[in-house]
Amino acid sequence: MTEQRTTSGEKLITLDNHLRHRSDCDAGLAAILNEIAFAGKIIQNKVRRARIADVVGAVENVNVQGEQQQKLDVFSNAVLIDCLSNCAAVGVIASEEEEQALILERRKGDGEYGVLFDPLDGSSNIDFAVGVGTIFSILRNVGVDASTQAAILQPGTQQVAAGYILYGSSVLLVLTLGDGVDMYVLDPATGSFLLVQEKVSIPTAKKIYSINEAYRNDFPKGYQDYLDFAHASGYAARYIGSMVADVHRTLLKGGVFLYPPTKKNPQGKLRLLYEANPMAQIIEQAGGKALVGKTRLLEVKPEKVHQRTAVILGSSQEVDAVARHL
Ligand code: P6P
Repeated sequence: MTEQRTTSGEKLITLDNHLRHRSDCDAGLAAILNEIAFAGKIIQNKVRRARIADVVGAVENVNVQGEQQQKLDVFSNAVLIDCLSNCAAVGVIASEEEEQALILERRKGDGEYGVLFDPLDGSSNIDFAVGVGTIFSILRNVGVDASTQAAILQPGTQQVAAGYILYGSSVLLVLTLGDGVDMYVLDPATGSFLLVQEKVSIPTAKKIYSINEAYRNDFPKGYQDYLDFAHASGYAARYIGSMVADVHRTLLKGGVFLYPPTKKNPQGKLRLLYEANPMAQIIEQAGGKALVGKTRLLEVKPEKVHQRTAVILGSSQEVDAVARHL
């Protein structure tokens, strides 16, 4: 983990500057990441002023997931689609809030990437001022044709970039391009995301587990056996109920985040393409592990855009401890 230092003591490397100096980030990808960061600045301004701007609470309609949409879900989704539609490198957009992938009209040679996102994960927590976030995954657009969904139904190993923006006590952008994890903080004074750490690494072990134990009786027996092990081994429990916040804590402090299969969600609750895969990529790039059952999560071949999955991710030794009980 490398802290950024300068002679002035100020953090002076912006996201845009940092991306321009990376050989693994072409102009199209850099433009997309800057658009996502820009959308994050617009969204955080609303999140910060939720009750003032009258954007707490739900709207009438229900989204494709069958969940009541929060006002900020609708706003965040629209902002991300507007920003990414301005980007010639984006050919396909998939969102938790859109039933089908959106295919953008692009000149030949443009539209080389697909961008998938959960615009505001954990949005129901907005009403209580709890950290929420935007989660994104970027794939190469394998070619738009009649089966346009195929352009994004790729395993997580194919992600060219992945990350999240956490709207917490500070606004953080955590990003991987497949060569380690970098963390940026939004500086309110300049409106820039400033690089604060390169090569973020997750501790290999930490006795913290993060799970909604209310569903314990619904979990498969192996997960119940793991919880008995954790209770007998002096583990602490931490669960915010907002994936971006729980995963960010796990990334920096260590531990394991789990969402097992339940009776209500036998495949697991979290979405594979735009929640589990980007988080799994971040955790693996930071030296951790991400499984579904005993299978590497990033190798799951998606069948549907809004496919759900169970998730076990975090410190390598802690993920192994869960897997030993399954
Ligand atoms: P539960 C938020 O609704 C979310 O999609 C994730 O952010 C979070 O990890 C999970 O659901 C919480 O689910 O069933 O524990 O409330």
